[in-house]
Amino acid sequence: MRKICVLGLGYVGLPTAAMFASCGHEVVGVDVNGRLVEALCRGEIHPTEPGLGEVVAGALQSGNLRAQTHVEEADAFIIAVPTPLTADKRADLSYVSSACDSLVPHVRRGNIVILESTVPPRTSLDLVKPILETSGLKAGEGFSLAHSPERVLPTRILTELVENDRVVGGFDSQSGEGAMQLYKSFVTGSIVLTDLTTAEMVKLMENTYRDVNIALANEFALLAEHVGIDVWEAIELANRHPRVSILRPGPGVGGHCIPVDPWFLVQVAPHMAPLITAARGVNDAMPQHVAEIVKLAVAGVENPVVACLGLAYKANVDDVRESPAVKIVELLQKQGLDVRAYDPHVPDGVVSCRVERLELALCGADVVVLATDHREFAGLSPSELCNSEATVLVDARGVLASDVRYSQGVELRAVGRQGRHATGHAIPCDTNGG
Ligand code: SAJ
Repeated sequence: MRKICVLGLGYVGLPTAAMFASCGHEVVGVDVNGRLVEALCRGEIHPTEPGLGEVVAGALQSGNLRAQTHVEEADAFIIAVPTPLTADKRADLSYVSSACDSLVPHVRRGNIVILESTVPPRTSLDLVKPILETSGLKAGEGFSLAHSPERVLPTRILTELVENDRVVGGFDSQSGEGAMQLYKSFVTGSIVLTDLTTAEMVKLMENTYRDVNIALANEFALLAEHVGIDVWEAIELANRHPRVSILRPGPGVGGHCIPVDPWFLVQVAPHMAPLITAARGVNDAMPQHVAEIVKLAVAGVENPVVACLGLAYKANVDDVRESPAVKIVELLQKQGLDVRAYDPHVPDGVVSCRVERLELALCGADVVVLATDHREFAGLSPSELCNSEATVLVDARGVLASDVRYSQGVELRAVGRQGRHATGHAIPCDTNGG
């Protein structure tokens, strides 16, 4: 059993620390957020991630996991700190830098340092390694250095942490082998060895692949609206081709990963990444497109009220980072509309117009927007989603069956579905306000 220090107790670091502790390792979880650490020490864990509360509580009770704000000596150090986007769309590596700085006094001969944070290519070699070497030890000779990007999907973190294949990039073969042995404590998927920079690229390619493919689905949706067909039916039919698997159109792409990571590739050589850049533009324009659909739906209504169901970036999470739903609410408010937003997963303080109960959002609404397909909304029929006054339901997620379009007194408009045939009149597909 080893002593492992995990830096960053966020949505990746905390489950990782808890999993290592559950396997019998001595784990010190470190976070700069004193309040988070104090709460963990008191056993207060409120993650919305399924199963995480139990695993962390078990790890804390066993004594194998403890949380604190300072780094201490260990056999292995795992860095799982955030890498947000700067205003000019580059990776903010300040958290990675300061995590590395905090390790320098504690790195000893024979230790291994593993970076899990998502970073632009060459960060491990050009930033992490030089900082750690100010300890006087050299990578490969004094300490091992590896990059193993996290790949877990929020809502399935614990399962994917264990079952997903894991890519480990090593500075040298000993570094790769060392990291692999450590992850073997709980990973049942294959662990594949490569070099540091390839591992960095793999992670960015995965999320960029998803972003570009969602952008393609969104572009199909806009074109379908323009020509007046139902994109959902078209996608279903196209996906019957054995080599086609089109993703889902929607209100845009949120979360702290997929709208962010493609920029880490673009920043390396913008002139070489026109497709990635264009895809980002398509996905970023989708909230505006939904706002346009709503604008047309309320045309002619005096002092229209809009209910927005969902604020989170995707179903069944409380995370609002880069959330298209929040952007839609803000855009509608900018249009001067009276908006009431309801999300059973998201706490207060995100938007000014949040209401506590579904009925409060629906009461008096002229148009209802389904912005996040939480399980609480998925089971409701259009007539339950709208009150008697609301006549239009804008389904930004395309989760409601198209056959309810003209039934129950509610007209259904959806991203990729409203258009000449669906509504009887042309709706412009110009996402910039046309
Ligand atoms: N979305 C669509 N259409 C789709 C799929 C998703 O519009 O067909 C939207 C979602 O609504 C959401 C956004 O995209 O707003 C991202 O959601 P997601 O479920 O695709 O991904 P994340 O951000 O929750 O997690 C991703 C995952 N990456 C991949 O699937 C390649 C996860 O495995 C990564 O670990 C995570 O990013 C990360 O931390 O990088």
